Amino acid sequence: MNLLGFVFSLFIIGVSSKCQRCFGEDFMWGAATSAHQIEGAWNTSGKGENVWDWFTHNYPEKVRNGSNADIATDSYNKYQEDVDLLGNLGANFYRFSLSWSRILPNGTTNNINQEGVDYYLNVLKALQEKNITPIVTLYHWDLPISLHEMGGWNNPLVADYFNDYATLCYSLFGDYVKYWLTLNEPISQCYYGYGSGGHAPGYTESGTMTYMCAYTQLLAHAKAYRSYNETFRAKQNGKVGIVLVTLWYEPATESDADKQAAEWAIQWALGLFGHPIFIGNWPQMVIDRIGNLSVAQGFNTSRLPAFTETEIELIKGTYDYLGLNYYTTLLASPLLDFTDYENVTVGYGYDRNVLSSYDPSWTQSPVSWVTLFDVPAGFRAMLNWVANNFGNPPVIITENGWSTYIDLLNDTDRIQYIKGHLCSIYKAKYVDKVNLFGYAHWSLMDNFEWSSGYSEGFGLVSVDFTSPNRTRTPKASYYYYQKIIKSNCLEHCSLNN
Ligand code: PNW
Repeated sequence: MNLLGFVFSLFIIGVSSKCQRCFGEDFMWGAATSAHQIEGAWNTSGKGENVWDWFTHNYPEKVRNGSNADIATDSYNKYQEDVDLLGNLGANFYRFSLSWSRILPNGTTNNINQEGVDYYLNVLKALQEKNITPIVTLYHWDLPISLHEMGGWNNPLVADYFNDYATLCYSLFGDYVKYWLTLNEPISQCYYGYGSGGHAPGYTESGTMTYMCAYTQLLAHAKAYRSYNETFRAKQNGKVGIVLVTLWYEPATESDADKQAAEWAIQWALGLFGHPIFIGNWPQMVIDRIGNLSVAQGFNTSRLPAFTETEIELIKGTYDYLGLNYYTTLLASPLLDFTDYENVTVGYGYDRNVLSSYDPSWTQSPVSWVTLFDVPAGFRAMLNWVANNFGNPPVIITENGWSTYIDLLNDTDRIQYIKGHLCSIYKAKYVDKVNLFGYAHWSLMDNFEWSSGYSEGFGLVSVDFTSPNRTRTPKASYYYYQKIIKSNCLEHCSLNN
């Protein structure tokens, strides 16, 4: 090489290393799934029925093509393949969930299904062999049917059954598991399951049941957190958190009303659960708004269940870290005038008072059940909101992903989504100093996508649902993500926007 060539290559190295944004060595990379969406084996090996089994079998019209998760990706039998895929990916951790009714067929601890326990021990051992850290969600929407029959999350006593179940799981699996997550996205379960009715159990009382469910889930989380503290922490030395989500909202215009609408949208999702845990009690504007509307609507008391002082203290501070899910952003304006209390329909949407719209320049997923736009900036904004409002707790991204047709292997739009979103969290972590320690992509593989069935997939790996083998084939995005994990760096991530 002549001198000019040498100088030139130094220049190239200089330029390209400048464009590389590297994460610290301790940053954790992973992928996520949930039990009901992947396991199958719905009524074998001692598993009890859960509310999604019941929902899909009794109301097939509520799920695209009448699909169910009886077999799903068959991970009950094929977990070793899943673990191998994670290993090849280079994942540091795997976020998956336990099926409550596989461990406790009736939901209660008087009947423990040893086969179910063994299954999870096998998964944990397989992960350990590959040095993959398990991050275990105790509950990802699959309530045992017997507890649904007691009123499900409308019944505050279900919080105690959850605590029993959580306590059992700590004792059974705590030697392997150092990161626990109590509940996945309570707002989604309480809204889609008890408010809009699109998810199991299909109730449509968003003005009342959504809040009852929120109340019970917060108690359930807090009790399970306290049990870990009291009985397991000293010996097992793990961490317990919860998974929260919000659609991120930007004001549709710079008007004060639109700014308030955007703030309220976030408070009615992240605030509803985060405020009781990180600050104490429901957010004040939520208490005031639902209280005022309830009176105007002829209720004797607020539709939002009030916490007692004891309950406020019980829930406050119940976190070691926070799991955050981010998918997309919308634009907010008020639905009605904020001071309008007359003739307001009873419902979560009217309480929250947000009219959603979107920016036509945003790329939209062609298939997703939620209006899913590729807006990386919202990710950084959400992380900053959490840091600013909840005292900058340790955060791990437990889900973030993009939906495509399931047989699309050359998923360039998912790669585009990942590229933008990782750049966005890089900036949140290293420019804004958000206390972020890891990222899980949703999902490891295409799976039972709730009311969409198998008509869309969030996976890095495609699954052939027409084959009894449920053959797994990595998509282009799997290899793209593998490269990022290996280098621990991003290319082409500009800090300027
Ligand atoms: C999550 N949103 O739900 C769930 O935790 C997963 O089980 C699910 O498969 C995944 O997202 C993909 O749909 C979401 O409002 C709930 O943007 C709400 C939203 C996104 C995802």
